[in-house]
Amino acid sequence: MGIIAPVQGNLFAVGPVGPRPAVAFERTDLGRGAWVDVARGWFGGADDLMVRLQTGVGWQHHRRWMYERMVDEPRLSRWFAADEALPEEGLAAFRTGVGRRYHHRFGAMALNFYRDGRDSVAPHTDRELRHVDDTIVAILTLGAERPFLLRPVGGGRSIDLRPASGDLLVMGGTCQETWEHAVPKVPRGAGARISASVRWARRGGFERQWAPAGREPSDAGPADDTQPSDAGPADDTQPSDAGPAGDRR
Ligand SMILES: O=C(O)CCC(=O)C(=O)O
Ligand SMILES: [Mn+2]
Repeated sequence: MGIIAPVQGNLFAVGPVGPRPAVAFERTDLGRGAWVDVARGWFGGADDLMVRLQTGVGWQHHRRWMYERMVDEPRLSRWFAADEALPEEGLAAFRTGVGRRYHHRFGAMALNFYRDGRDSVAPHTDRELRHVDDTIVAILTLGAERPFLLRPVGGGRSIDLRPASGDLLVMGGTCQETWEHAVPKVPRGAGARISASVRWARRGGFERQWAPAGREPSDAGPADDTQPSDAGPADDTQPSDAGPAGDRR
């Protein structure tokens, strides 16, 4: 498939693989109960992990219904249930490290592989967290630095957090209700980026309904096995909220 691309790392992405707990977290209050934390260089050895994951994951190319037609998502993905073995210990260390920091138990993990600047995810909110006011979506970047845009739902100025390899972004509170996020396409020269993400939502009035094709959601599962995204149309100009009436996933 030709998916091995050069890693564009940063200085902090080398060394032992795993969280570096001494790294500072910077919180931005986004208003209306939403916030985002950024911890630059939080994960050591991010470039090594990136290289191994490029070939060590059974990447899947998902297709989805969009405006009544089936389209390829412009990225590769893989989702691991909470009880599924992860392909690399470093991923488990990421999940444990985020759990320690936020005092929650995180379960399922989503991996997304942006092979080059043509891969992307359109502005969206994570679907099952949209109506929950107490959420956490933690995203670790491995590999190339790409724009990561946050934009208020309904319009407004975007914030570009531009995570580099080893940086951790954590969206929290009402962020999935009040802000959209996106990894837009970039013109040329972008290397490969993998994101690993885990999610948590406060239980109560919240039911998990989603699982990837071939998996049945389980009533016994934790609320953190939530859907990574409701996004990924081939046409990035359309926010995913705007139209997947035909979304049959
Ligand atoms: O890859 C990323 O950084 C974001 C992915 C995302 O938002 C999603 O899959 O829901
Ligand atoms: Mn998302």
